[in-house]
Amino acid sequence: MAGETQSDCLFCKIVAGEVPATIVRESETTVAFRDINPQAPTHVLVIPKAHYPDAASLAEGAPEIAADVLREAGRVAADEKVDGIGYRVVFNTGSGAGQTVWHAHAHVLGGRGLNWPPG
Ligand code: IU
Repeated sequence: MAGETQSDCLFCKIVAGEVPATIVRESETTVAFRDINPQAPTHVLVIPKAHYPDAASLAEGAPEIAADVLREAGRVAADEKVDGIGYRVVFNTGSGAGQTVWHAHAHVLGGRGLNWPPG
């Protein structure tokens, strides 16, 4: 059921503390941790603790938690001091867009120039 922990989901395991991650922020509903394959000096993933497979299903099923993810993304950027120059929040959605983990996550990228359009 939507929102329930999935035993085969890596990010659910990070939430449960069963898989290690470098956690930089935590709220009642979210966890933020460093991406293991960083694409910028700041590359942090903000995830809902509840399992939703992507950002759209999170926003449909738990809009208040989707808002929490966005708020925490902004706080990560402030903590990392990349909010002044600018940073990017990305939700890859679908395999064609590069999504590889099917637990909603916001990439917070900053600390270098970010081109537009993205690749
Ligand atoms: P994507 O948008 O689904 O491709 O993002 C998944 C991200 O999760 C990707 O940037 C990975 O480097 C990252 N990641 C991680 O931080 N820790 C892990 O154990 C695994 C993937 I697997």
